[in-house]
Amino acid sequence: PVVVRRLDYRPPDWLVDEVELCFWLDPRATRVQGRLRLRRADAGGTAPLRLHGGDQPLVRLCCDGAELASHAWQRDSDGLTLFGLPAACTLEIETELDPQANRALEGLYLSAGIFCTQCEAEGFRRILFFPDRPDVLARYTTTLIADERLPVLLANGNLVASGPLADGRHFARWHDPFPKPSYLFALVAGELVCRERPYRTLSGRSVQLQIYVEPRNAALCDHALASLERAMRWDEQRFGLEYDLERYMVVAVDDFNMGAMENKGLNVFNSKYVLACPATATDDDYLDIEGVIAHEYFHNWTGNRITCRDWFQLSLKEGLTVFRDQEFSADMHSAAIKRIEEVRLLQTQQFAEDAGPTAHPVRPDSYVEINNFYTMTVYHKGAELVRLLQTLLGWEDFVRGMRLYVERHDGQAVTTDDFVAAVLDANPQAGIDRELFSRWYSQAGTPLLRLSWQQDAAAGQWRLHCRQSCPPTPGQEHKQPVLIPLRLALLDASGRPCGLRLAGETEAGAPERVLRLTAAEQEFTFVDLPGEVTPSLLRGFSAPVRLEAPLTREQQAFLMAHDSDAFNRWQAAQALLLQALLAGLKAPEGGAGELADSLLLEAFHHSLTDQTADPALLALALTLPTEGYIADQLPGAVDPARVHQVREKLRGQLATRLNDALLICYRQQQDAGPYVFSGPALARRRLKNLCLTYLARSPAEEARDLLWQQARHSDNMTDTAAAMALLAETPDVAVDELLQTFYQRWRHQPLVIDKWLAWQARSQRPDCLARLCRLLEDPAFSLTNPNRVRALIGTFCQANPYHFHAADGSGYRFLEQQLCAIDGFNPQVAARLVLPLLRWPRFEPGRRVLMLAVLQRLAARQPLSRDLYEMVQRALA
Ligand code: BAL
Ligand code: ZN
Repeated sequence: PVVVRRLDYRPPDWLVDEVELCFWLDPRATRVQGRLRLRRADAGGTAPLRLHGGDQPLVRLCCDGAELASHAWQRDSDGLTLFGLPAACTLEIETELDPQANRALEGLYLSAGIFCTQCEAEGFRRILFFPDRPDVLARYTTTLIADERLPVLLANGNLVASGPLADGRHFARWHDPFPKPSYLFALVAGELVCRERPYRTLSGRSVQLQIYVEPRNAALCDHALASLERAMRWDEQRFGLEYDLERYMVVAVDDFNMGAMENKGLNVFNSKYVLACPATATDDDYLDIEGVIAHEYFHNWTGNRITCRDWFQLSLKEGLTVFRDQEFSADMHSAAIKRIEEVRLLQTQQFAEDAGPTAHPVRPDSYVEINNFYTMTVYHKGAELVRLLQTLLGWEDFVRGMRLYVERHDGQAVTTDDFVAAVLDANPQAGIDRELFSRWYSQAGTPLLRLSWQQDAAAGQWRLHCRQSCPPTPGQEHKQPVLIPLRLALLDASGRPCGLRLAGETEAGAPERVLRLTAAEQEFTFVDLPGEVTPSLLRGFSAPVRLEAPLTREQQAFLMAHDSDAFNRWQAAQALLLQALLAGLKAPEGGAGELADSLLLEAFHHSLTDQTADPALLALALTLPTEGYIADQLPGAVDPARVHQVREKLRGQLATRLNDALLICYRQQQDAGPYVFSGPALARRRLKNLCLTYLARSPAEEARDLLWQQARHSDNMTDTAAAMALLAETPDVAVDELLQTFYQRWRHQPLVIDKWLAWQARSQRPDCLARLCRLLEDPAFSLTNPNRVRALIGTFCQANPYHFHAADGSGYRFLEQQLCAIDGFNPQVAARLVLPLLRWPRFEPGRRVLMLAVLQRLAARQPLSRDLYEMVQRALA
């Protein structure tokens, strides 16, 4: 396979001004005609025209009305090369597609009878031969022709004509006035119903907001529609960005590789991120829908109006748009909770990626298959880099930078360097070193920030020593320092932040400061302090680094109780839990005695009985770190069985020791009335269900009764799912019956069945894998549907380390079998599923050998997709 390199980028030789497309839709034989108005970028150039293509047949190829002679073009496995074309011409290309046979879900395919497309990153070439690269921007007019079985015909832009045709079929023609790259092309056709509402932009333009779903889902769109409206208003108010077409359409389909896709004016969504009602969707589903709807909407400016020059710049649109959706969700609900959840995701998943064989910079340097780079690093570390700018500049100056970025680059395909340059050019007063900052984009790996300090309480001085380093990553042995904003406060004995004045400064200091770390080692001396202080460091997680700081357990407990920074209260609670777990893992047999010492028990007890705290924050603080995260903190080789054993032990001890406080807290948080989706109600459900995760391990009968009561009688999926997932953890005939009853009730609702599959895939019961193998044969399961695959196989491999890493290798073999089956038709999904295997070097020798053997067998397979090949090779390199 060919390696594509960032430094090989060359601007296009040919540009496309206009594209006219016509589709005669048919499940087995869809005819596609394209008319491309082309011109050379450089009128004196001589380069041939390169059109990318898949394996679809080429039916006709004409230039300016005449069929091209056979010597004037050449076909190879990736497309066509055309020679000797006039410097400006019109090319007509005709091809034929078989959407029903398309199970890769790229290009044009069918999902439950609905025709839909997925073109990012390189799916358009599977529809038409075309310069399928993001820096070729064209205006599209699309005509769809179909019979009455496909009453709704949609494409990008505004509807310009529609009606019946003489042969009994009908048509719709759409025109998108905004030049766009081919990856933003979309069409949808099917029997769909539309839920809509009008929207008026701040400047007074009318827009019709429309959500299209299968008729059976018509009642499940309200939340998505309301979320869209909120997102549009927010972007107007926060960034001054308005929508630009007559309609904004969202279509929900069941078969979708990603979460959703931001095609201009016509988003195609995985139904998981659209459909919701209290009986079928959890609070987290509601939040995810709101976040993904907003994310795709925000792409209209950050991604569509300003797009990527090449795919190495993917974070230009993804990192920035994730940042924007995070800010939106923070404004809709609790900023502290949102921040903690983002950081938890980053620390558990992105840090692991950055420390493993697939580590890559936010702006990668090379790829074999670009679909493998839709990663936590590009999305979430990319969002952290935008957040760094906001932290360094402050909100208002950051917004000024955004405005300059939009003004300067609207209608262009640009780079992450262009983004950083615009934001910094708008803020010369900030004195930010562009090159130093840009290293964040070019260097992979998570920087390690080691802090130490000396305190001279009598002199009122506190001296901070900072050392930064970054471990080697594949292809990058040596790293240079980066610009790290370190937000900190120093708390006095009552927990109040002291005024912060650095030696040499004359002004009285603010209670919180952001220090700029720019070198491998730096020192800062704070003066005029009232006495002993406790440092609150990296507040709000002001940079995506691993922090090492010599805080004692007593100081962590103090911060957990008193820090005015909610994020750091959470971080301190997690540090206490992690220390107990790591101590247990160090001790022989997982520590024979208590893992929860009195300090931890008291801190927990205090939290559970604290009537003033935010219940959602408490729920996050008291959640045990995942087994995967605990394993990542271990210095040596990981034995997943021991990690599981120690974590379960601590969970059991906390449940037993705190049983009464947990029961009281559970009851206090219970809602008397019916389900409502509101911040306070959601926070109460979170704390209640956190209590339940411990109570499920309590020996008290009352706790068990509560669990069953909630599983059987709750009026909403949030509570039902919390209880069902806990019950499904262990073998029990009554639980089997309950799962069966649940299945009978919901088997026609695929999104609910995904939850049912995931509970069983996450179970610790000894027969877990055998049950999963039977579920593969269940009519509710389908290997060709990515949601089902992720719910069953993905959950097992990623969220059930206990069974996935079974010492006999059965979990690995299970994944191998599924990969071999799936890679044959959907390489994108296969390349995601393989990720847990790639981490083989972290494990103890027995598992390592077994994992490696699977990877070697996969590497030797023929055929093997480019996607899976690249992943496996990176792990074996
Ligand atoms: N562009 C792919 C889906 C998303 O990130 O919005
Ligand atoms: Zn995105």
